[in-house]
Amino acid sequence: MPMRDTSCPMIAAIAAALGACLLLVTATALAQSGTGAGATTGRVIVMFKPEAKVLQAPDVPGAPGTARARAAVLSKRTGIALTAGAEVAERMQVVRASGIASDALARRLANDADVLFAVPDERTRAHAAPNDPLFPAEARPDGPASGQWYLRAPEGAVVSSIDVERAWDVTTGSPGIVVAVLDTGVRFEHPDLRTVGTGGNLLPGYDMVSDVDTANDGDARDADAADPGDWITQADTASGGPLDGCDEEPKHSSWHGTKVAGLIAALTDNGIGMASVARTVRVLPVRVLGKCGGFDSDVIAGMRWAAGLSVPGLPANPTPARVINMSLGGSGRCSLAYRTALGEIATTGAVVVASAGNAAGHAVGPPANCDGVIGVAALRHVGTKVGFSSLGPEVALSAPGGNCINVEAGSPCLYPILTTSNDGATTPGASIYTDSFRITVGTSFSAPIVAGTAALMLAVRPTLSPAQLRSFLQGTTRPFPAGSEPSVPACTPPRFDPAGEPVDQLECRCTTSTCGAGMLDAGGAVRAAQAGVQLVDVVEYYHARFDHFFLTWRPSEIAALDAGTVIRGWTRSGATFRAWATPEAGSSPVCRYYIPPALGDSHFYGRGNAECEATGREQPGLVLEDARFMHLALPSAGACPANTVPVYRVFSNRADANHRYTTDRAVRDQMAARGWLAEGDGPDLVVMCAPR
Ligand SMILES: [Ca+2]
Ligand SMILES: [Ca+2]
Ligand SMILES: [Ca+2]
Repeated sequence: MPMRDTSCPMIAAIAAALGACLLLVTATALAQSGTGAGATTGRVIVMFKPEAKVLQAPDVPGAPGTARARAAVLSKRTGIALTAGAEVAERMQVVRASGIASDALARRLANDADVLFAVPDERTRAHAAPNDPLFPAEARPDGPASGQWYLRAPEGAVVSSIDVERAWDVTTGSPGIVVAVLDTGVRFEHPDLRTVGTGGNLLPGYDMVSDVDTANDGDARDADAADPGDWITQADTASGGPLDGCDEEPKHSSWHGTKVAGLIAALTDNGIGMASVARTVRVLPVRVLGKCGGFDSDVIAGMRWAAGLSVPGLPANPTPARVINMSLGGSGRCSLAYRTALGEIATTGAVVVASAGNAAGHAVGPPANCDGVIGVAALRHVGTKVGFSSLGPEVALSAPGGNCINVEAGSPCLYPILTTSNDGATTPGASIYTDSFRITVGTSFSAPIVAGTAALMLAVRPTLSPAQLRSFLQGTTRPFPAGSEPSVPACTPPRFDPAGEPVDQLECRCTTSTCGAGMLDAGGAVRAAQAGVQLVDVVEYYHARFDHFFLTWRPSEIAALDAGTVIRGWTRSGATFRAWATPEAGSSPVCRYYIPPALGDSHFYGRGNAECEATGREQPGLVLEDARFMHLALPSAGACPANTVPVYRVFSNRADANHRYTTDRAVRDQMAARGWLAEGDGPDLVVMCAPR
C-alpha cells in the first residue's frame, strides 16, 4: 500500500518492525474517520489474498470454524473486536465490529497485509418496477392489457420477453451513450421523449433526406430532424405525380421514427406513459426516410454522419453514436456502397443494429444482411417467429416484434409493441402511445429493443467493441422454445418455388440457422458486459519530498491518495495509461511487490509470471502484495503487439529502490538524464505494452 511509502520512512527510524508502522497508520486512519458512536455497527466484506497467512489460522479457543478463526486473528492484529459474519466465498467473508462505521472499518482492514480488499457490506434492495403506467399488465380502455410485456420477465405463455429489469439492476443507462435512430425523424414534443434541453433524451440530430418530394418538409438536407409526416395520397403516386414510381398505396403518416425512439429512450420512471429499454441514453435522430421511404445514398450518408464521420457539406456530428439503429431495409445483396461505409464505421467503434425485414419469411435484405451488422428477427410472445419477420443465416438474434393473436376484426391486438407515437393522419397531431387498436408490430421494433440493450451494455462498459457486443448479445440469449404446437412447423432457410419466387414462411419454430443465436436476454447481456473485458486507468502519483513515483488503478487507493487525509504528500503526475483488470488474450499478469523500508520503502511492478517469480526468489525480503495487480502485454524483442503502446521503466538506482513506469518516451529520456536507469528489451528498451 502506498501509505507505507509516506508514513513509514519517518516511523521506520524509530520502529524497526514493519508491524509497528502498520499499526500506527491504521490507528491514524481510525482517529480521522471520527466514527466512535457506540450504537454504530460496522459490517465489512473481506476478501483475503490467496497467499494470506490468516487462511492457515487454526481454530482458536472460543472461536471454532474457519470464518471465526480468521476474524479472531484479524482482531488480534488490528486491536478491534471483530465478530465473524457469513462466509461468501472460499476467501471471502463478513466481519462486524461495534463502535465503528462500515467504511472506517473497511479502510482499516484493507490495510492488513493478508487482505486483498475490504468493502462495506451495504444493505441492498430490490429495484421497484418503474412507475410508468403503461409498463405493468393491467386492464385499460384501449389495451393492451399486457402492457409492455416485451420488457418484463418471461411469465407463463409469454416467453420471448427480454427481462430488462435484471439489466436495470446493473444500469439504467448513461447520457454519455448515444444511439442514432436512422428513420423518419422524430416528434420532439412527445412528453415521453423531448429534447435534451427540456429534460428529455433527444439530441438535435440531422435531416439527411436530400430529395425534396420525399422529404416533405419543403427543402432538402437540413438541421431539423423533426418528422413532418410521411403520408401518401393518390395524387402523389399518380403517373407524372411527384412520387411517380413509388410502389406504395395511399397511407397515413407512420411516425415510425418516433415509435423506434421511444423503445430505446422514452423517459422512464417519470410517472407518465411508457418505460424504455435504455432509459437515460441519448437518441440522435437522423432523418433518412420520408414519403415512399428513402434512398440508400441518404441512409449511408446518415450512417456515416451518425458515427462521427465527415459528410461533405454537413457540419460535424458533435455527439457521435456508439449504436446505430436502422429499422429499415431493402432487398437483395449488401451493396459495395454499404460495405464500404460499414468498414469505415467499424473503425469508429460504433455498432450497427438493423431489422431483418417484414417479408414474411423471405431472405434478409440490406443492411441487416451486411457483414458486421447485428440483424434482428421478430418473435411472437410465445417465442416462435412471428409471421411477418424475414429470416435466414444473416440474423444475429431475435427479439419481440409484436403479434396480435388471430382475433376478429375490431377486437383488440393482445401483444403489440406499445410505444410513443402521434395521432396525426397526415401532419403532426397530438402525442399518443400505440395500443391494442393503434397497433405497432414489425421487426422495426425488435431492432431498437436490441439497440437499447447494446446501449445499456456500453453504459456498463464503454470500451466494448462491436465484436464484443455481438458476442455478449448472442452468447447470453435464451434458447428458442421447443414448441409443442404441432401445427407450427420448424423454420427453414429461405425457400423458392420452381419459378424462383420466394416462398412465404409465416409463424414457425425458430432455429439457430434462421432466427439467430436465440432470444434476447437483456439482463444476461448487460451482466456479461459487466463481467467481461475490463480496462482500467492506471494513475501515476508523485511524492516530491521522497522523489518517489507510485502507480495504481484501484479506486479505493486513488480515492485515498487524492483525498490526502490518511496518506499525505502524494499528487497526481498527470500521466496515466490503461491496463486490463482481467486476463485477456495476449496479456500477462503484472505483480505488485512492496519493498519494505529496510530495502527501499517502495513498490515494484513485475512483468509476467517469469519476472514476478524471479523477483520473489532472488529478493525474499520483498512482500508480494498482488500476483495479478493488473494485466499488460509483453513485448517481443522490444516490439509491442498491435493496439498496444510501449511502457518504459526506469530505476532510481538509489537506496530507495523506486521505479517509474511511463508510456512517454520523452519522460523516460528525461529520467535517464537525471541518472535513472532505463530497463527493458530491444533497441528502445520496452518493458511492457499497455492497451490503447
Ligand atoms: Ca429538409
Ligand atoms: Ca427537416
Ligand atoms: Ca415514461
